[in-house]
Amino acid sequence: MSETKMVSLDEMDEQLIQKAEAEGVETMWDRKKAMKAPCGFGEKGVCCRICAMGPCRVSPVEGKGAQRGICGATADTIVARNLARMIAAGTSAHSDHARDIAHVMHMASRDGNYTIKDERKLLSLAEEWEVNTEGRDIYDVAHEVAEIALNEFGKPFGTLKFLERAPEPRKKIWRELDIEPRAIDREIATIMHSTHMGCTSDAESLLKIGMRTALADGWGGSMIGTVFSDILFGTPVPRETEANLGVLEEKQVNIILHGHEPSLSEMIVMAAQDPQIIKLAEEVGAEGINLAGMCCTGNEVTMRHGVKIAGNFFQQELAVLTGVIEAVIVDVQCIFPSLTPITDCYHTKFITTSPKAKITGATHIEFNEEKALESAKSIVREAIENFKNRKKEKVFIPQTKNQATLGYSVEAIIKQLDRVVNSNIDPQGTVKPLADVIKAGVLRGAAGIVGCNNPKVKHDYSHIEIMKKLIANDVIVVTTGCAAQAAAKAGLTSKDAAKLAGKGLQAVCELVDIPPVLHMGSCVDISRILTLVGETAKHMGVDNCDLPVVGVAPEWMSEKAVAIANYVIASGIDVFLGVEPPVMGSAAVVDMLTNKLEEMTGAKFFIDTDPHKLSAMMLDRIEEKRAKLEA
Ligand code: BF8
Ligand code: SF4
Repeated sequence: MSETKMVSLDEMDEQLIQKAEAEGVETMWDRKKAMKAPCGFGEKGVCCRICAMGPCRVSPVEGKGAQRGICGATADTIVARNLARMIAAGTSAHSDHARDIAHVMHMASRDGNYTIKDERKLLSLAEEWEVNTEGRDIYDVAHEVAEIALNEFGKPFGTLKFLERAPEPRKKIWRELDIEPRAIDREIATIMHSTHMGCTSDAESLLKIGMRTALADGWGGSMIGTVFSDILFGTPVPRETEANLGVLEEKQVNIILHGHEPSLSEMIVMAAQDPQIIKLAEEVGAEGINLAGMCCTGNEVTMRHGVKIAGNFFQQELAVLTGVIEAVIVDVQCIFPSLTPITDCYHTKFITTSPKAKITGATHIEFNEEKALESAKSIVREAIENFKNRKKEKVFIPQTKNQATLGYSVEAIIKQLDRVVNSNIDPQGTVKPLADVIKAGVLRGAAGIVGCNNPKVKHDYSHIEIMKKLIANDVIVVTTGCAAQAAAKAGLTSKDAAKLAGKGLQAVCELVDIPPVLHMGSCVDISRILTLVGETAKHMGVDNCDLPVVGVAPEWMSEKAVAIANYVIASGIDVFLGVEPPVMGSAAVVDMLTNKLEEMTGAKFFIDTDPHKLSAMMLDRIEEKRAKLEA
């Protein structure tokens, strides 16, 4: 197949797509083809179906066609309203995930399934939140801290606690713009109310409400998700693993862990290590149990246990096509409903576990957190018992995988940086070495490359092109989500990849012993990136927007990504998008996002579907910020 015709960067993925064709199995690429041209109104964001007088489709071109909906809403209103609702949906997904983790911490106990793994982190959070720790049992402290976190969702007064972590000038901007989130659920409800028929029509106000809600995601839900997962399951440290579908094992029971919340996947990891469960696998003739992660659940378990990465978002169907998956176990978010028909074509069991994500035709085994390990074991047993049903003639495991070193929490990065600190002169445990190499220009800057896959882009192509270009130009890359998995599959998260970096970044990688692309976890872990940027800005006595740092979502698709993009902007970091957001139908909204936002937040959006142009824009912007910083 010629390279231009390929839908994926990975030739092995193409072979699986051909296997699907040969076996008469439908994949997302067939459906993409059948979809033909997308609706132009929807694409530009000018379709409103908020009330039953509509749907109203207004013209994206000024002076041509219907200019207002029946109620009089303009394209600007409709576009901004739709965007705000995407932010609300994204924020709700991340934050509801965080709420569940906080509940898990609230029920943690010394002799239960969920315990406290990082006491130090818990105690430092208790101190930050002024919880008394003296002479108290660590579990009492955990329960009180969890309760405070749960109140962050609906407290009637004040603003979110984690906002305090931001640099002072940033907090001032939030105060002046009146975009300090008050409570997480409240901000989501405010968006739903303000975008109800007959409420806010002013586009700028809608964008501001949107940013406030998005901040409730980044500095609220996502940060709670990360911090509490670290306390419960351990703060990640660097470890080795492998990535891509080649991690599947022909002679073992293969289980795909797909979804988002580590409360389920942690228990599955534990269940799969149980001697009785292992014995059961041997009894059915398997040589072991092979767990392989996908999407953010994959990131959570690889960061903390080195569980191998099967792939990212666009490989969920491809994994099934290998014919060696006994079960795909999912909880919430980013799960294709097509896993039902596609698993029906193979022996694979598709097991849903969350009441929040029931999928027609799947086997639903509800995960009970009260009896977590028992629940997890019964799910793993289902997979083991399915091993005997594998059809040899349908097996094809692509022999492709790469080594990855990952697990870069902020704490882990700082520990690596400590290697170059002369403790007679400087204190250990700070971001000073990072700030120093940025100031000196050894590193020109840093980029957070995050997000999904989208069929508008060749699978993983934009992620990898942009990462390669940036590291070659001495820009260190931190990454999460499906972008991080793309990097791992391409070998960019291996220390070996330093050879692809510019001289400055190469020297840094060697000195502190890190890869040029640092895998920092799942999408809620973008809060780790916020923390790292915020700490560096504080150390240098500047604001986030003064640093030569960019946020990039080359292949984004989800509403969560829209929430992320907006909290990154509101946090003062430019965002570069490789897929057009559905806002192009309003020149005023586009102007606000790509221009006026800078006056308000110090950051703005850059949009280009060509990854090469987009990376050139990033490098220019990084140099522009450097020039100001050095002036
Ligand atoms: O939250 S990067 S496709 S898996 S939305 Fe989904 Fe996008 Fe992947 Fe995780 Ni994030
Ligand atoms: Fe049409 Fe206005 Fe109703 Fe939207 S809110 S569907 S623009 S009448």
